[in-house]
Amino acid sequence: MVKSCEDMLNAPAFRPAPRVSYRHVDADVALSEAGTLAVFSFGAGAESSDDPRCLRVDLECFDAPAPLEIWQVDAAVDHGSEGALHWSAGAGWLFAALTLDEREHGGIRDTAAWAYRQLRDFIGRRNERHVLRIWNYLGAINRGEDDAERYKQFCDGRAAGAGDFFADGFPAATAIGHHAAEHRLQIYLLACDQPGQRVENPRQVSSWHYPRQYGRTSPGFARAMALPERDVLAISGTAAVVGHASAHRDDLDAQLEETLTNLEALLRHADMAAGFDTHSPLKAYVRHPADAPRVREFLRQRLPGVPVLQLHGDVCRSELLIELDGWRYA
Ligand code: 3EB
Repeated sequence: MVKSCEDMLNAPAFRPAPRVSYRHVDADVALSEAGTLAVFSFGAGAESSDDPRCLRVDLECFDAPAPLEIWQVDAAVDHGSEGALHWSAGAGWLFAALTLDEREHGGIRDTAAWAYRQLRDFIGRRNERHVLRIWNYLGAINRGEDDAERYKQFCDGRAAGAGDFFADGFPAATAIGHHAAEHRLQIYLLACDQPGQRVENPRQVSSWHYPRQYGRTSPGFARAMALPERDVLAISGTAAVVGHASAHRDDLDAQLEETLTNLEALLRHADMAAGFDTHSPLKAYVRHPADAPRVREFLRQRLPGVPVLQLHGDVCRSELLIELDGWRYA
C-alpha cells in the first residue's frame, strides 16, 4: 500500500545506530571524517583536543599503543560546549560529556548530583531526549565503608540529581573506578530523538530492586538497551553478579565465565543470536593490572576475533575483579 504524506510525516525517523570502532588513527584524522560524533582516547598519556567531540577518558589502557574509540553517524555533526559540558549531535543522535572536579562541588555525592542535574537540564532543551546509554568514571570508587563507600555516595548523588530524568526507565550504564586524579568525575552519554527498548537479564535482579545491603540508593540502570532500529544492543557493565549477589570471590576465571554466561543470557533475552563478532566492540575493565594478560588470553580463546579494549578500572563492588561492557551489532 502506498503511504500517504501524512503517514510518512508521522512515521518515526529512521535512526540507524552509530558505528563504533577502535582504530589506530590520529584524532585529527578521525575528526575530519564525515559524521564523526565522538572520539575517545584512553589514559593520562593519550592525545587530547579542545574539540567538544573529543574525550580523554581517565582509564589507562593495557593495549599499547591504545587505539581511539570512534563513533560515527550518517549525517553532518554539530557541536558545542556549555561550561564543563561538551556535546555533539547529528542524524538524531547526541553525545554529551562532563568532566568535573569534586573539590568544586563538595565531594562525590554532590558532584554526581550536580552532574546529573546539568545533564537533565541540557537534555531537556534538546530533541534527543532519550538517554539510551551512559558511562560514569570516578576515582577511588571502593574507598569508604558500607554506606560511606564512594560508589554508594555516587549512587545517592546520581539519584538526587537525576530526579525524574529517568521516569520512563533507566538507561543502560557503566560505573567504574579510575586511577587518575581522585577528585575527577567523568560522565558521558549517548541519547537519541527516538526511544530504545530496555532489556533486563533474567539471571540478575534488576539494579533498582537491589536490596538494602548494596546502599541507601539502588543504582538504577538497565542491563542493556536495544537502540531504536533494533540494529544494536548497547550492553551495560556486566560482571559476575547472579541474582543480586557477587559470585566467585577471588576467582578471576570463574568471574569471567559467569560474566560471559550473563552476556549470553542478555543476548537471548533480547532475541539476538548468540555470540559476538568482529563488528561488536567490547571493553574489559580489569581491577588488577597483573590480571590483564590472563583476561586477554581468556577472551581471545572464548571470543575469537572480537575487538576488546582492556582498561584498568575498578568494578563498583570491591570483590569483583572484572567487568565487560560494549555493543552487539545485529
Ligand atoms: C552490577 O551488576 C555491577 O551503577 O551504573 C554495572 C553497571 C554496575 C552499571 C551503575 C553498576 C552500574 O551491579 C555494577
